[in-house]
Amino acid sequence: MSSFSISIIRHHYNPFIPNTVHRCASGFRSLWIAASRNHNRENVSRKSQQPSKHLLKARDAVKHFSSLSPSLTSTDKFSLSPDQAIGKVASAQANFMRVVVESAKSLSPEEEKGNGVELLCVVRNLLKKIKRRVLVGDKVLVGSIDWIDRRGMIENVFERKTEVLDPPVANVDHLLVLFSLDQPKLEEFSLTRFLVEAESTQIPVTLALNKVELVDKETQVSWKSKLRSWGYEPIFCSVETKTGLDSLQFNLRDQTSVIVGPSGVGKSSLINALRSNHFGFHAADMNDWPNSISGSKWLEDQRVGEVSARSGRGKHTTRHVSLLPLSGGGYIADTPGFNQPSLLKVTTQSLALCFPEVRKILSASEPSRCAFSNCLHLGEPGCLVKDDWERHPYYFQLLDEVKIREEFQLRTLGTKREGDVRYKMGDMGIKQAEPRLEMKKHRRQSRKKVNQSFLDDLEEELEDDDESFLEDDPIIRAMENENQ
Ligand SMILES: Nc1nc2c(ncn2[C@@H]2O[C@H](COP(=O)(O)OP(=O)(O)O)[C@@H](O)[C@H]2O)c(=O)[nH]1
Ligand SMILES: [Mg+2]
Ligand SMILES: [Zn+2]
Repeated sequence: MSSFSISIIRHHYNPFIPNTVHRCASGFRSLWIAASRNHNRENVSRKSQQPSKHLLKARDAVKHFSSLSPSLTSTDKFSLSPDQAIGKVASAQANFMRVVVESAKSLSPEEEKGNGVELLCVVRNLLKKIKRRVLVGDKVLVGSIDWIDRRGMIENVFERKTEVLDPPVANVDHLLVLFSLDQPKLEEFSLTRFLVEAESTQIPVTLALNKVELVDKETQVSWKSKLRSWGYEPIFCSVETKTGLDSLQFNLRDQTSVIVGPSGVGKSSLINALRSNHFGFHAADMNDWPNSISGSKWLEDQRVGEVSARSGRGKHTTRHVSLLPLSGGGYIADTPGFNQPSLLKVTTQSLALCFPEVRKILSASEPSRCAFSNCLHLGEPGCLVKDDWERHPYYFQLLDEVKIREEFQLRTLGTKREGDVRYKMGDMGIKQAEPRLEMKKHRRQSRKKVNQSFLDDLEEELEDDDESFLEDDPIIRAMENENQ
């Protein structure tokens, strides 16, 4: 991020700013002064009468960016001021974000807020300008906190450990794949698709099967042994009869989880059951919240849909993404019911590794490897993976699907110039070619425009500032001396 931030300044203030600019403000200042000796004396002398507006803006930008960039890391040391705290974004609604603050520092012990204070926050304009997106699940630095009104401003974001795209949630520790044994019926291929999609994120996966009371013991046992051979130990549960909820709660404790699965399997019902005592909050607490968020779904139950009598499938009822606190500790995000994971992040090379049973075969035969490093495990000579595993036909089918998609992408890419294709390290360390985002739809604002709006912002901030500090500004003084 720092290189991006600095490059804006460098681009705009070319005459003054040298090529190697350090993040450190003092380093920057001395380099800046050195550079000003060599460039454009005339300009400097003219500006030294009245400090250059651009110079001031640039200097302020450096001040801003030295405190803003890069994204914070968890090892960064902070001394938080009384109006600052670190927290986790629990939900986003329009321009507001709810942040649950983990640590709060106050002036006196009586003011100490301890853990679990929720703040209604806006995102600092500058973060938007430098395109630093804040996601639900992000760990953030909140400033300008008004502890009475419980408001604040998100000043910076910590580096993400993981990022799930659908729903967009950062720092997910755990994926809970939920299916029902009946209503809708459990189907192997659909389950495989969801599991493959989940495995492709490389986030730990737990499989749970709901509505266990609707099937007999035999069905349950046969699923159990089948899934074990796939490499899963499913948790059988029922929201209806409260079976298995303890072990789910235990599995999800103190983590940020996302629940996925087709609609109608009971995801929202399960979440409601797991947070039935609402983490110590009660509806009455809502009165404390500012009016602007009183319509929030935070404390309300997730909407539970009906299973359509005709199709046997659930209706799509879940829309908002927010992290809901679980009564046993941790957070969970519900997902809108969708029946077809896209598998967009899966490649022909990574697909096999999304099957735990294949991973097991490969790791059991180590240090031997398949003869070809790009083996697709389809019985090529020297392949360690035979076709005697149960989901082999599903692997075949999904491989075809992924291949068709990749070929289509390649064909489309083939008609484009080299510059339209970019290579990135995909999941599981596999290099992937992908088109640069369609330029027309996703055209970025021109650098000039970004710079301008960025400068306008700085200007606004500068205008609010007391300008008396200019009198003994070392940079201005150094430049004045030079011109005498
Ligand atoms: N029989 C039975 N029905 C359940 C159970 N859990 C949820 N349901 C019902 O399944 C339907 C769909 O539930 P919902 O939570 O909306 O599913 P979602 O689409 O996955 O969020 C609702 O009618 C629930 O009452 C269960 O354990 N047993
Ligand atoms: Mg739902
Ligand atoms: Zn192989």
